[in-house]
Amino acid sequence: MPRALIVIDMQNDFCPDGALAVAEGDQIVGPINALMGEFDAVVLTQDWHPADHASFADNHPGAPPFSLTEMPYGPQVLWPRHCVIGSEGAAFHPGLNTDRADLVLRKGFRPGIDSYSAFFENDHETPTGLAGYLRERGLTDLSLVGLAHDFCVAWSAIDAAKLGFEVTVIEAATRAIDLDGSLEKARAEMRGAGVTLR
Ligand code: VGL
Ligand code: ZN
Repeated sequence: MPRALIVIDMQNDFCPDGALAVAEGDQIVGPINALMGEFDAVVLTQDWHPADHASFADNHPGAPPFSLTEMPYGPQVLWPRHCVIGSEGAAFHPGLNTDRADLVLRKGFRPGIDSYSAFFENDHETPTGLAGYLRERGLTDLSLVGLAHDFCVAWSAIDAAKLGFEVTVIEAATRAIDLDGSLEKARAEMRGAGVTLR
């Protein structure tokens, strides 16, 4: 079965010293590069937000970072400003082997809606186009790695499983934000969706 490695959001802002740093986020760069050779295709995703993005706490006066708000499409965590289009924080970690990528998929570029998943925006219905790309190439087996385990990796894995792909998350090549138990919750939801965690 043709296999794709989907590398989620390995960007400076999610690594130590970044605007939305994930603890040890940089430690998975080497393992991800090493995995690339085992796959028929490599896809990188890039969180890519305009300055007025609705997920930024500072666009909601009075709302602290990491607080929860209600959006027309459901609950949304308000994040520190991160991965602004064209910024150094939005660039890939300098150690990531981007040459091996067949596709770089950007997400979260619409001001009014976030996109954790590489497949659908947070309304769970606006597609990014990734499923069509993978299907047209016959890539049926997906392994997911990257940041953050409990948000963009988990949401992508669950959507991929729902879409009928065979999905594995390689946990040694992910790191979590872990907001109020979000990692264990995400792991349970991934298992429930039929995602293999290894
Ligand atoms: C992510 C929060 C906000 C992620 C992206 O890549 O997991 N998390 N934007
Ligand atoms: Zn984001």
